[in-house]
Amino acid sequence: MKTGGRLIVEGLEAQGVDRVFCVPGESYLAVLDALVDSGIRPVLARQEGGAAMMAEADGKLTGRPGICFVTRGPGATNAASGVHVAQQDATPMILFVGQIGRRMRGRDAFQEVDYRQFFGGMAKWVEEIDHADRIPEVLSHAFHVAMSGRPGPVVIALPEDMLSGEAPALAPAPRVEVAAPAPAPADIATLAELLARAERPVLVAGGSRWAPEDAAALAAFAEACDLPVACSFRRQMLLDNTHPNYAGDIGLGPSPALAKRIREADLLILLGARFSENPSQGFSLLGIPAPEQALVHIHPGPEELGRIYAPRLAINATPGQFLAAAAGLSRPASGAAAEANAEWHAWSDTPPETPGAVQMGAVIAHLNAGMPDACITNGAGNYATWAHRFFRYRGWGSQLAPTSGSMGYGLPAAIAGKLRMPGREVVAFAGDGCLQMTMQEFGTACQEGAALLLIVVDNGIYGTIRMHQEREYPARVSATTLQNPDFAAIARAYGAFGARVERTEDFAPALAEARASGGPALLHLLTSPEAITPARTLTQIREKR
Ligand SMILES: Cc1ncc(C[n+]2csc(CCOP(=O)(O)OP(=O)(O)O)c2C)c(N)n1
Ligand SMILES: [Mg+2]
Repeated sequence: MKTGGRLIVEGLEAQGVDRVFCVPGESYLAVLDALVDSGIRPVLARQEGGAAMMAEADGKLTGRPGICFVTRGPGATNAASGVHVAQQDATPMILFVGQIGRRMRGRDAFQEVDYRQFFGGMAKWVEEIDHADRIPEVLSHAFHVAMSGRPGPVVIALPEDMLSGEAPALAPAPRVEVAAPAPAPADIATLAELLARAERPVLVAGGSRWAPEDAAALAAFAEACDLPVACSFRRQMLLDNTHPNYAGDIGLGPSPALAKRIREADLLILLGARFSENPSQGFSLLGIPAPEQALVHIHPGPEELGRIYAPRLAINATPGQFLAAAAGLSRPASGAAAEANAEWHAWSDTPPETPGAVQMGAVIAHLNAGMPDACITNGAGNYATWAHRFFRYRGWGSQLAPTSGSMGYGLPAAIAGKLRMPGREVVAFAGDGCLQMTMQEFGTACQEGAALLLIVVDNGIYGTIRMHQEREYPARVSATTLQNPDFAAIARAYGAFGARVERTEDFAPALAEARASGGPALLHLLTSPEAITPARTLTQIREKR
């Protein structure tokens, strides 16, 4: 006989789980106890939102579910912010929630929540395990659901008495490998015809279920077919940005030339992407439901094909399977890729000067030169524009960013990223507002020895919202000004490196010191609120200039 908690932990070990992100609770003590004798390391987060975002980021990198454990009620509701990221970003993740005892259900017991209702519209599947002898079956199902088709979050509630009670010592489920749908030969033949006819093709890469080696296959396909390759919103890591076919990213505030190229394309290949609100520029680049462009939509989730856009050719496949099947295709060079690449360079090579003593363009240029292999993470805020537009993402693992626009994501994602890629430099970008959503996770980084670099871009405002506010309701500032602490001093209070950067020329020496510190480090950049976008100042937006 074994406790339910032990069966859960042994089941996770059998799936190859080496790390879980958690905040403890009395509701799942039996799991915490079983972890003691396991090969699984619990990473102790400070708040469940941070824990869930760490698990999500880990899932993004590994392609297997990131695992998060939280307690019932307040723990589970806090974790919802990370579950939502996993849903929108199509990331495999499993959230385990310690639940009230089975006999108490329905009494509005202490911290009771109906998880099927609470997570119902957000998670791919919500289950509660009442009988410990079904743990192997439910874990197997959960891994399959989280990873297959369009991946996403699964929530499993674990009643306290089920976890602490004894059950037969069942063998764990075998390691889950999910089906990887592949194109039919007829699909590739149709694609070949469309490619042969196309004069202005574009490929947009996005979504999840990419394997590290798929980037090379994408590059080869793009070269053979002279395809300009754009990456969808916050998916710039899918093609090395220095590749000659790279056409930039299509997201918030894209290059006008790229948006025009997609609008005027005669063939649009959407590879893994959904082309939702942000990449489609408010659902305006493609006709709905019938795009002007001949649309070839390739997605691992069949339910995503035809959901918004009726494709000319729908292919249910993972990016890897598609690229393997399309490997023999070619198309005479028309110069389209080189032209798109030149347009992107014109958009992205030279950051403009902005008001203020710290120039973000210079900061990013410095990172490009000195840390080309870095993984850049961010949450939401206008500060992210600088990284997205001017940093050269260099392929798989170089980016962790939420298409869901979740503030607070950058720091927890960087912690997960650094733990998964210890040999790589990981740089978290956060706005002053963004950071304060999950700032307490700096303690997690310190405790885990996750030597990430946190760059806080402090303009004293919730800049994105101030920008919209000044545009829609000029000079009527409401609830968008922040009174901020000395962020570098906070880092030092944790025993980490922290420095304040007030002028551009102070950035390079501060960065060198931060990197030399060997541990988590924070650089507090004081930027001007006027420098709200690379192109326009806050005053220009207010005055509609
Ligand atoms: C969790 C969450 N809450 C609120 C928002 C709305 N929101 C988007 S950006 C933003 C302001 C970000 O401010 P900051 O991090 O300081 O970046 P800045 O725009 O000033 O560069 C807000 C409030 C959001 N995206 N996510
Ligand atoms: Mg700000």
